[in-house]
Formats: sequence, C-alpha cells, structure tokens
Amino acid sequence: MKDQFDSRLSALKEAHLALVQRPNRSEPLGNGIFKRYEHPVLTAAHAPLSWRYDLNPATNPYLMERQGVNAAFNPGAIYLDGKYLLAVRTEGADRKSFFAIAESPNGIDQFKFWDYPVQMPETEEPDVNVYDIRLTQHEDGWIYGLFCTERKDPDAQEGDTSAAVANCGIARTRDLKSWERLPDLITYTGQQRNVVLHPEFVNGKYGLYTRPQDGFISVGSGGGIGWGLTDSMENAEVKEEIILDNKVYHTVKELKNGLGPSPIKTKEGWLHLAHGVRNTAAGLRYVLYMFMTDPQDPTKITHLPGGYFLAPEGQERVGDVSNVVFANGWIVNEHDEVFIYYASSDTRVHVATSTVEQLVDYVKHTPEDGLRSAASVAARMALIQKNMEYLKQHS
Ligand code: M1P
Repeated sequence: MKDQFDSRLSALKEAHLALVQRPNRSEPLGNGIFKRYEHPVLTAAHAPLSWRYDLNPATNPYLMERQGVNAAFNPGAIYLDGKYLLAVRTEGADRKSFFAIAESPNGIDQFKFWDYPVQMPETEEPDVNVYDIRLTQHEDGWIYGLFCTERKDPDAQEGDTSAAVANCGIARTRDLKSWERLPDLITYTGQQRNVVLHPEFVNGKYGLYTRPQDGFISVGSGGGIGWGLTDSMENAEVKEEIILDNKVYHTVKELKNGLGPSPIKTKEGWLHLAHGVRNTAAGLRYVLYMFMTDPQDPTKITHLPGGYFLAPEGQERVGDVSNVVFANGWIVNEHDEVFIYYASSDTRVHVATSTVEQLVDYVKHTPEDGLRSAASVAARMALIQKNMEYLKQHS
C-alpha cells in the first residue's frame, strides 16, 4: 500500500511540476492588436497538491483528493517588484470562491500559487462567496482590492434558495499577504458587481466605476458602467452615480456590461477594458471591449471602438459557464508591454499580450458601432475604398 502511495505521489508531483513549468508560446500571426498564447496560464490543476490532498499515507492511504479545486479564473493583477502577480478567483468543488496569489517571473508562464490562499477578513456580515477582485495601486499608497461579496437575499421568498445580493467588498494591503477589510461600499442604486477603483484622486476624492443592477444576475432597469465619488475608502459611500457607458440595443453589450480592471493611464487618455454581454438561443455570450476616457475627465468617453476586442475562441468557448471571456486584471510593465489576463468560460486563465501603443492605436482607429447594418457596410466600404486607392498608387 505504502509503495502505491509513494509512486502515486511521485507521479502527481511530476505532473504538477511539468504543468507549472510548461513554456507558453504566442500564436505566430495574431490580429496585430494582441497575441494569444498556446496554453492557459492558470487552471484548477495548478493549485498546489497540499491544498487538495492529504499527503499523509496513514490518514489517506489511497492518496485521494480530499478537497477538490474546480476552477481558477477572473484574476485581479498587479506588477510588484518586477513580479507578475495574479489574485485568482479560485473555486473549490464546493462552489465557494476564494482569492489566491499566483506569481510569474515573466507574465506568460511559470505561474505558481503562493503556499497559502488569502485569508480575507470579513465584516460583521459574513460573506457567502467572494470573487472577481480588482487590484488598484492607488496614489494614496495602498493597494486596494475591490471584489464582489455575495450573500443570500434576506428577503428571498420561502423555498427560494438561489436569490442573492451582490455588493462591493473592499480591502487594502501593501504586500498582498496581510489584508485590512474595510466596510462594504454603500450606494443607493441597488446591487453592485464589477466595482473598480480609479487609481488617482479626482477633485480630492476617490473615483469608483460601478455597475448598478436591480437583481443578482439581471441588471434590469439598472446597468451600464457607472461612476461616482467617495470622500474616503474607510467608509466608502457613493451618493450619486452617473452612467458612463450604457448597455445598447444590438451591440455586444445589449444585455449588460461591466468594467474590467482599473484603467491604464496613457498620454492620450485612460484606456479601459470591459465586458459586454448579449443573450443568444444558446445562453449569454460574454466578450471584451475597450474604450478610452479623457485624460483630465474620467467620465468623458473620447474613443469607443465598435464591436468586441476579444471574444471566446476554440477551447475558451467551453467550460462551467460556456461562451464567456471575462477580464478584471491587466499589467503594464516598464517597457509599456501590456499583459491582459482573461478567463474563459469561468474555468481557466489566459494571457494576451500587446503594448500601450498598439492598444491606443486600436481604440483610436477602430470605427464606432454605427448601430445599423447599413452603417457597418458604409464603414467597411470606406476601408475597402481606402485600400483600393492605396493599392492603385503603390502597385
Ligand atoms: O458567468 C459570467 C460572469 O458573470 C458575472 O458577471 P456579470 O455580473 O457582469 O454578469 C460574474 O459572476 C462573473 O464572475 C462571471 O465570470
């Protein structure tokens, strides 16, 4: 029995090491905007063996997985001391999510979880589930983590075991190891998910991107990417919200949308990555889109490319919640290279790489959605005619 245990343990260790050390190559051609990579950067199987198995042959003679990990997805991201760090939504077989930090030396492979998951402190009202953390290095010196805290709806009708309430949990840290939990965000527009902290003060206040919603899944009459200010993060309260970027009929964000990571500051404006959702006969489809806001006024959209920036492809299309890509973390390194961490189908994490220059070019030169087929044809005709002209002159 002991021999079997030992040989199984060696095989498990070998497979885990091979997975963590597996090199990741970028696709050869790509679309010129970003590059996808051959492998996901993180999966459930990247979770350390010590999180899943009882490694003592006396108490686990069959070396069974005692506490399964179901998925690793929707990570917040930050670049600290030359390391690429992800705060991963790690989901156990019991459906509960928790945050765990994974670190890579280069941002595209060798992501390894730290030894212990984050033990996020709670408020007086315990969280049932926490997920989708956005990390923001704020100019006040703290790293903030804003995440969704989900609790059972206290007003749920008897027998309704799924009604829930989503709100924005807030915590801060300096090292991603020790976390101080702050009171949840107070807003007056229903439930909140996808709340993101702007990295700079705006008129001496903290700026928050919000996503008001009437229900837990459906945004109802709410929705859109909102914006509001709060005097402090210790008792964050947004008294007034405006909608920056609304959901729109017959676009990639027809049903709902939400901001992804905290925006990237560029000379030309703030670069934003967001997700848009539409309904189909096969269920909801989540894609990523981008926009840019004014460098001085984060509430003013200056560029809004039409359509999606990145949509699920190949194996990305299948998972626990299929046909979904979702991003709440990206990193810009000292070379202005951008690492976009996106999860596919609520199951695994991928990276796509680009540069600030390429992304600015993308948002500035992609036509806006004309909102009608004829307008789309007109935009394509303009491109074709420009190319014909160019080719005539250069042939
Ligand atoms: O299942 C897709 C996503 O659904 C929710 O996002 P949103 O509130 O924008 O619809 C979140 O639960 C998210 O974690 C999940 O990836």
